[in-house]
Parts: sequence; structure tokens; C-alpha cells
Amino acid sequence: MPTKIPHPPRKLVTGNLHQMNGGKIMDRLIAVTKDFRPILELKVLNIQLYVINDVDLAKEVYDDHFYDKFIDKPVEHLRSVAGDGLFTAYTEEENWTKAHRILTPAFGHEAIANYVPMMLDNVQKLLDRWAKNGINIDVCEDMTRLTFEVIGVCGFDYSFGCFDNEEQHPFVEAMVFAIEECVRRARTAPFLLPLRFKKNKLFNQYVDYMNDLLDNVIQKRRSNPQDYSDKIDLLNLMLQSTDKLSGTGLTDENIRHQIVTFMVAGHETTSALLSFALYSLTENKTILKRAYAEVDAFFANGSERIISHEDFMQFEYLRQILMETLRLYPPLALFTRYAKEDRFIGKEKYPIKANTAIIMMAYHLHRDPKHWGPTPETFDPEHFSKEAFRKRDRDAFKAFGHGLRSCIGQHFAMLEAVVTLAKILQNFEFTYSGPYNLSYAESVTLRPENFKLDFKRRKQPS
Ligand code: MNH
Repeated sequence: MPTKIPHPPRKLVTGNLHQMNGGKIMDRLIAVTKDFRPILELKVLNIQLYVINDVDLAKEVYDDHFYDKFIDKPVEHLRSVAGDGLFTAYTEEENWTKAHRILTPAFGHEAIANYVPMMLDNVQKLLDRWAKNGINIDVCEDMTRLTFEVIGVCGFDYSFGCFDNEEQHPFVEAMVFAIEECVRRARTAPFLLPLRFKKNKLFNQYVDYMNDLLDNVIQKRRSNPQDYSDKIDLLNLMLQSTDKLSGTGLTDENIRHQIVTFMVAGHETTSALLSFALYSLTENKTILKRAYAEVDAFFANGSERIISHEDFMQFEYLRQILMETLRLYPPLALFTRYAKEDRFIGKEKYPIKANTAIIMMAYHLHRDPKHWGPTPETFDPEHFSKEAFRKRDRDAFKAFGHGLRSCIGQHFAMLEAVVTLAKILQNFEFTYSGPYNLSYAESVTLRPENFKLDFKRRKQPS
């Protein structure tokens, strides 16, 4: 029997806008949607969207035959920065399929093994920074220094000097402004957009600056390939690969879009993961103790032991901690899909209109008691023991999105996070710098707000 999809109380013209205003947008969205399982409908001015909070209902929307990734307004605006790069491309675009085929092996287990030394290099810079001054550390900020450097070096052999300077590199400043401006544009009525003279001018200057910097790097390699032939990074891979199916490679412009995409998609997400992991460990001393034990066992025969990709398996408990962190605090708290034609879901119950945004609320899906047990709010790495993992529905965990359009960088991110966490635990103890209550920062990604720790070098176990 078709049923009307429930919705929070609405106002005549503005719909649910009043529930979204006043406060941080992610907090508002989490709060407004929380009590509606399995589904609700929101109307914000003239925009209609569905929000799904229930794993079993979500499963129907994961059918790639009838549903696909929805390019929502902020992502559409982001195309003036990242073009048809993987994240912002429409699935039908030829360049999505082509880049997906070329880049998937580049992010596979075998390829990313090459990046461990570059990751370790930069983790060492983070440790040195804290060894010099570990008091009152803004954790997200320093984690972002790390993740930005790592993706710069692994992506195109470029250092932004995030560990050498306190001020941001102009590229970082440009990128942060551009992303924020895209989000602001998405919330602005279209007829007002051309009137934002100052912001538009700044936006264009920043985007030109980023493009010039990257075009220079790409041109240098194109003209002197022999000078760079030994570089193992994503740029060389893109320059050297041809797509077997079409027989052509990626254009220089598309390669530039991919690099911007990796910078945008790869740094704040991984930084949020590492920050929430340290938060969760500070809160849970028993879990922290077991994490130290795993790390100390690894370094038992020499604190200088260098972590390699094969060692990833030795940090099973750290991996469980990081996965559990992604469950409770998915850095992308939601992703969006749409139905290709009008559909019913929930056993023919709820009508879903074609081409309308369906928000998959990972934040709530990861707290679905039918799949995560009676106390889903509890941080418990046992949720990701081999045993529990085997028993659980694969679709209950979506921190990396879904299907064809899921995160291409997920193994890269997990490898970087495990290596980083292992080295931090090997070297430091940490406590809150002051009283701390978790709140989320206002940004595109979910991040802990104002999260500060004091790091103290560990006495080496005797
Ligand atoms: Mn990542 C897509 C989460 C790290 C590059 N990423 C996605 C999606 C999620 C996601 C969710 C799907 C978005 C959507 O459906 O609209 N990503 C993460 C998280 C981390 C992460 C939680 C870290 C933790 N991502 C990375 C890293 C890189 C990267 C690191 C690159 C170096 N992600 C991508 C790209 C896509 C993506 C590229 C788009 C893939 C596609 O659509 O083909």
C-alpha cells in the first residue's frame, strides 16, 4: 500500500527551511532527520529531497540499475574547480568511465605499497613537530598538514611545505576558499550569483592560480619525461597510461581535474578520520591500552623498525579502531543518489520521484540498531572483528560511499591512517588540553570542533 512519506512540520512557502537555519548545518540536519526511520521527506524552499536512515530500506537504493549518484548543487558548482574529475563527473560522462578504468589500479593494494615511504617521511615531520612543541595542539589542523603533504607528494611529487611554515601555502588558501565559495553558491539564488562581484573575482583568481600551478607541473613532465621517469606517483601513472578500451589516454586538462580532485577529496576526509580516532582513544582508555600493546609488540625488536605495506596486517586492532571511528563519525556524513525513473521502495510503500535527491544519511545508517546492536552509540572496535564483519550485512557500513561511485582512495586512506596512528602511538601519550565535550565543526566534512590535545613523548618501554 502506497504511504505518504512523513516529514517534519512545514511552513507554507519555505517548507522545512526554518528547521535548517540557526546553528551549524550538519548539526541541524542530523537533529532534524534523527527521529524519522526509515525515511523522511524535506522541502527547502522549492527543493524536495528524501532522507534515508534505515539500512534495509537503503539497500533498495543501492541498486545501481535503478539508481545512481546524484550531482547535487554544491557538487555541480565544484565542477568549476574540479571539472569532470572522478568526484564531480556524471556517471554517463565518458571521462568518468575512462578515468575510473585508468585510476582504479593506481589505488589498488599493489600500487599504494609504493607510497608507504612517502607517508612515513611526512609522519616523521608530524612527530618532530610535536616533539618540539606538543602542548595545546589543534589536532585537525596538524592532521591536515600531514594529509595535504602526503597527497601532494604521492599525487604529483609536490610539497606544499605545510610542515615548514606556520602560514598556509597559497594553494591551500585558494582551494579552501574555492570549496567554501561553491557551498555558498549552492545556497544562493541563481539570479544573485552574477552579482557577487568581489567573491566571483577572487574565486576566478584563485582557480586560475591553482590551474596554472598544476598545468606547469604537468607541462614540465610532458616536455622532459626522461627527467621524471623514476617518479612513482599518480601523475606519472596518468601521463603514461592509455585506456585499453578506447585506446586513448587522459587529456592534460582532465589530468589536472583529477589532481585537484585528489587534493580536495583526499585531505580533509583522512584528517577528520585521524582526528576522531585520537578523540575516541582519549575517551576510551581500555581500548587505548590495547592499541598501545599492539604497537609495542610490533616495535618490540627495535623501535627503528620501518613499517612496510605488508605490515598493514600486523595492525589489525588499529584497523578496527579506525573502521569504528568511520562508523560513528563518517567524515562525509552523507552522500546523495537519485532514481532514474519513478519508483516505490519499502515493499511498494514509499513513492520516490525520478531525478530527486535521495540523501543516504551515513551518520544515521551507521547507528541503525538492527545492524549495529542495541547500543550503537558506544565506540566498540569489536564491531569490526573478523567474526562480526563476516556476520554483518555489507551495506550497513557506507563511510566510503556506494558501488561504482564509491571512494577510489579508500585503501590509500586506510593505509595512511594505520601508519600514522601506529607511529603516533609508538611515540606519544596524549591528553585533552582542557575540558572537552565533542561538537562538530561547521564544514563540508564532519570534524571535531576545537579539539586540542597535549602530546608527551612516551618513556620507551624498558
Ligand atoms: Mn574519497 C569518493 C569518503 C579518502 C578520492 N570518498 C568518496 C565518497 C565517499 C568518500 C563517501 C563517495 C561520495 C559520493 O557518493 O558522492 N574518501 C572518503 C573518506 C576518506 C576518503 C571517508 C578518508 C577517510 N578519497 C580519499 C582519498 C582520495 C579520495 C585519500 C584520493 C587520494 N573519493 C575520492 C574520489 C572519489 C571519492 C576520486 C570519487 C570516486 C568516483 O566517483 O569515481
